[in-house]
Amino acid sequence: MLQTEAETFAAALDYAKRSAIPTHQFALEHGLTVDDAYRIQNKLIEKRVLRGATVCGLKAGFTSKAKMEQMGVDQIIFGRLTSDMQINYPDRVPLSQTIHPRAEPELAFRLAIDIDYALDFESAVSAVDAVAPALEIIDSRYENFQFTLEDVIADNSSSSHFTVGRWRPLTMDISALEMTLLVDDEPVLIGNSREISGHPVNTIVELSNLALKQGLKLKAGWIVLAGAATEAVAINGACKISCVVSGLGEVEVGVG
Ligand code: OOG
Ligand code: MG
Repeated sequence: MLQTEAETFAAALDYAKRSAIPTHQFALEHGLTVDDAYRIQNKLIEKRVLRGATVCGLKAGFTSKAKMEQMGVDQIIFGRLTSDMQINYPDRVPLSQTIHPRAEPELAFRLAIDIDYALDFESAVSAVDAVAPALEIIDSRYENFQFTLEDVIADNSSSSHFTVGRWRPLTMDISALEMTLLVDDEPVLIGNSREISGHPVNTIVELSNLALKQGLKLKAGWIVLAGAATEAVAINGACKISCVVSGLGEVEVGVG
């Protein structure tokens, strides 16, 4: 893929996001590889950084079977979290700036150290200084929320907004926590943290490998979203979305 092609695809995705008008998929037609897709993602993020946003973390995608089956893909991906994506209570997710948003119950980790090497499970545990319940609002910039693996990577892994609850030190066992997604206080999906990479900390291990491959250094203080434990739920209008994680707490965000 040529530099100019990467620039063109990044500009199209950037425009789709800013205008909330979906665009066409392009990866299959142009024979793009996963590496090409991350190059486009880099350019997309550069544009946001030029507009004043800062990179504050990473989100993992497709770490649970439910998510892979829902979207028809079979491997973990990542996207960048930028400061303009984080919603803090009582701010609301602006629905008018989204195309076809969906909500996901997530866990967030906060990194204690910079990481530019492959971690194993034990070193991943010590690389984390806190864990929190979280919500991700995803939104694909592609028509009908349909894409190939390469398309979704280029689109910063469908990220749109996220919100993080109260941080706690990673001293409790998080291997099998019930995670419930509620819309207007009604439970709509129940999952379990064991669905996330077999154990949510495994997501950090997998991300360390993936980031190393893409030449990306994870930074101390960054937030890492571990990926949804369940499939994502379509948001059909103004509402309140909550994620309750047993033993860890809850987080909510207004949408609309
Ligand atoms: C890609 C984003 C996946 C997750 O938690 O698995 C994701 C998508 O489904 O559009 O955020
Ligand atoms: Mg997610």
